[in-house]
Amino acid sequence: MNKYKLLLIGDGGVGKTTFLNRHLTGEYNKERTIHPNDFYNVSLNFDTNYGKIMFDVYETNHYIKLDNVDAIFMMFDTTSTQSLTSINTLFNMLSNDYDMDKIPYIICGNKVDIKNRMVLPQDIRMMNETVGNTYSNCPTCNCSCNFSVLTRYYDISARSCYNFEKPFLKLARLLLGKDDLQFTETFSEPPPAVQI
Ligand SMILES: Nc1nc2c(ncn2[C@@H]2O[C@H](COP(=O)(O)OP(=O)(O)OP(=O)(O)O)[C@@H](O)[C@H]2O)c(=O)[nH]1
Ligand SMILES: [Mg+2]
Repeated sequence: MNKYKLLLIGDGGVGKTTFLNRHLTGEYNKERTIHPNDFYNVSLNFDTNYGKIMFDVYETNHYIKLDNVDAIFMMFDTTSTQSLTSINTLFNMLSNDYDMDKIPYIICGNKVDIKNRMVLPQDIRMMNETVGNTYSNCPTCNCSCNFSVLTRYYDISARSCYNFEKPFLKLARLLLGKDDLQFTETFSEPPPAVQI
């Protein structure tokens, strides 16, 4: 089995635990989950056309250096411009400790189910200019193609499950270097967030 250590980082309250638990159990956490430890650590397993893949996820809301990290997942909240600003700060901090040219990473804006979205596409494109500029080589094929952070950005919602499996699918493709990797399991439809 392919096993990868994944750092999931982003401001407090952006929905990291909710997204992980939605994958783990299908449940939607209505309340913010406070963890007694520095980290929330869970394992997520996926079946793919290239075999099983496991993400050993370490979730944190503050910068920390971990050993042997294989991939990084950054999350902000599309209703909080501050949480997007934090991504730029975090990216710079991560760049000091990790080789961001080599470590596959993705960025997600969560809570897109909320109508009064504050982080707009132009803000995300601007992030592309600051965060994406550090990219010299494409980590998938190691060429100098015009690699853009936008190709690894997703709007998501842990509540409505919009783009639910996309972040993990992208990471799996980057880690295995297989563009045609697919999840073979059918994702069980989580219970509806709102009962009508
Ligand atoms: N509307 C909406 N709310 C969400 C979504 N995801 C999470 N939330 C809510 O956001 C709040 C914070 O969620 P958490 O998952 O605990 O946030 P976190 O990023 O893990 O926070 P820390 O562990 O404290 O860093 C909870 O009340 C969730 O119900 C979403 O996609 N849409
Ligand atoms: Mg959490």
